[in-house]
Amino acid sequence: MLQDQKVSFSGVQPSGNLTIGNYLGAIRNFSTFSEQYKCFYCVVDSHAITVRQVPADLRRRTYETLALYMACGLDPEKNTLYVQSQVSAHAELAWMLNCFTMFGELSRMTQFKDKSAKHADNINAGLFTYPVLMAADILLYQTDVVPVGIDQKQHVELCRDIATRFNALYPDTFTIPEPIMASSGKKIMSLADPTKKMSKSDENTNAVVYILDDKDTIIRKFKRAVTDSDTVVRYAEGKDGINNLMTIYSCYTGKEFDEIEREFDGRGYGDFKLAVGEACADALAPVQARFRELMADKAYLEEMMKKGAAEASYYARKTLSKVQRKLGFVQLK
Ligand code: ATP
Ligand code: LTN
Repeated sequence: MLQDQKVSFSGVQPSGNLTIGNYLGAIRNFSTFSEQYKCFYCVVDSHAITVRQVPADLRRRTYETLALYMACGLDPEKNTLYVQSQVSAHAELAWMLNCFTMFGELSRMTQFKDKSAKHADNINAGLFTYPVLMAADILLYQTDVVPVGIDQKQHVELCRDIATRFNALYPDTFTIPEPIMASSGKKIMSLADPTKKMSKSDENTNAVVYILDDKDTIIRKFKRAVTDSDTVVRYAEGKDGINNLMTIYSCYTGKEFDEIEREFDGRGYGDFKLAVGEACADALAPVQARFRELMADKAYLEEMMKKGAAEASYYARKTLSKVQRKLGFVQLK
């Protein structure tokens, strides 16, 4: 990367079918940095094994997530797109950073608390130290910005704390990264319970719109979305369901909330839900078409994976060797 070129880094777990939450909260914003920044976007399969995965599904979803990155507009010539487990520096730096992360800090992570409640039979050490691996992902590339949904803000803040602590002991090692969140779409809510985040691992598939859902399914899901007993489309406190649908509609159409309120003035929720479903399905159609083309060519995807891993390793190794030197590890020429 050029001397003063800024770096963007982010990752998505291949832990399920990607949702419009993943798209609007994260992936859509990745490409805003593609022109001016050096961008690394990773399929974080090592993170995904913190909860049990079926190996064949994990493998398939790893290809799918990479293909979706590209189908959503990330050009592999302009962005380094790769798979986390194919760049071993991530696991190596994570170990070192574990030694600079406090037990108390990790205990406060809300995602750990949520996931350990959800997977009470498998509260493994990886689930606990997950944010340290995430910090390693980010710090390996001397990252300036991390585009994420709001649920990941706490992890990026912990990454900043780890980097600041490390830099205080060993000056000028890491760039301190900043989380970047979309002004609209940073937290898309579940269609079944609009007080809860839409999540790809939700068991209720009606609560979630997947990027690969067909038009009829998308429209049916929006029709069934939980709203309230009011009939007026307006953004207001206590109207979580409608607020969420207005956010999604605004993300896909670029319309402001007051414009949406005027558009649906005097019309019921039924009309509005249909319009949201159509806007979403129409926006996803070209992504789905491109995704199908890419998935039909595994050899191309593997070629891109190889290219991405080689590029990422080149930069990651530089930081890793700097950290090893600073820590006092003996480095052979
Ligand atoms: P899981 O259910 O497996 O925890 P997830 O759906 O939360 O998965 P991740 O892979 O953890 O998805 O997240 C990838 C990116 O998508 C992150 O930047 C995250 O903040 C963002 N994201 C996930 N869900 C939403 C959502 N509902 N709204 C906005 N952004 C989201
Ligand atoms: N923890 C994130 C996924 C993730 C990530 C990252 C995001 C892993 N490493 C580095 C940004 C930067 C999640 O669960 N969504």
